[in-house]
Amino acid sequence: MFVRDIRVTVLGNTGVGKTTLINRMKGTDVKKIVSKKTLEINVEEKKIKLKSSEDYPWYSPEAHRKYRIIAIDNPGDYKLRRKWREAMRKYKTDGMLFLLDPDQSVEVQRVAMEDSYNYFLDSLDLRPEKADRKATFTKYIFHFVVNKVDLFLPPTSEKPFTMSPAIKERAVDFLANFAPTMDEFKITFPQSKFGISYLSTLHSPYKSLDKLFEILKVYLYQT
Ligand SMILES: Nc1nc2c(ncn2[C@@H]2O[C@H](COP(=O)(O)OP(=O)(O)O)[C@@H](O)[C@H]2O)c(=O)[nH]1
Ligand SMILES: [Mg+2]
Repeated sequence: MFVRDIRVTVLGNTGVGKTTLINRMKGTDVKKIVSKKTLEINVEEKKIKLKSSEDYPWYSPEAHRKYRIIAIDNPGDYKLRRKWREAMRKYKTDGMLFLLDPDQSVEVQRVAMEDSYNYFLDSLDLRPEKADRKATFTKYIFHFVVNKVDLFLPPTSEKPFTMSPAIKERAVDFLANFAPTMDEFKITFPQSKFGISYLSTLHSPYKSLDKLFEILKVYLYQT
């Protein structure tokens, strides 16, 4: 009772933090995890109560509601990206979280972002004209995440940390490299929702991650 689903596909180049984000979401202690490459599509599920539910009086269903997050973790390797289309065709998700890593090449990650665009279109229809037309009325959530913002801090900084205007500014600058590609998404998918988050899947407090799903929830259910 009262459970609502939030289904997301998590994409981005290898090493940007996709699996770490999902492990954090599941409540796993990421410091104890030996990180290994994701080679297959993994479906991860977790029922969570979002922080915002605390703002509702006890008699409101929202105060009791749980959200089931279904996250599709994908390999990020260049050669394995064809699996993205398979994943998007098979698991009809509500949106994608596209992760970026400020420590990795902009060029390489731009290609990964373009791949997510193309494979998403392919997942709508393999015939390009049909896919383009379907795109015009597709209601999907495209959420871009600048991850690892802790790298903008001196290594000795306290963790978990809170976002400061200085970190945010650097993250915004970094994201600007991808503006033309993101604009392409917006033009192709005029009915879809677009969002941006800046976070550290390793060192952001849990409520920042919670906020990510909170945004998706609002987009999906408009409570
Ligand atoms: N500094 C820092 N490292 C991170 C963060 N998130 C993930 N990492 C590290 O980046 C590496 C790759 O993470 P992983 O989740 O396997 O990336 P994936 O290939 O996208 O699934 C691991 O060594 C993580 O510990 C972050 O927010 N900050
Ligand atoms: Mg992975």
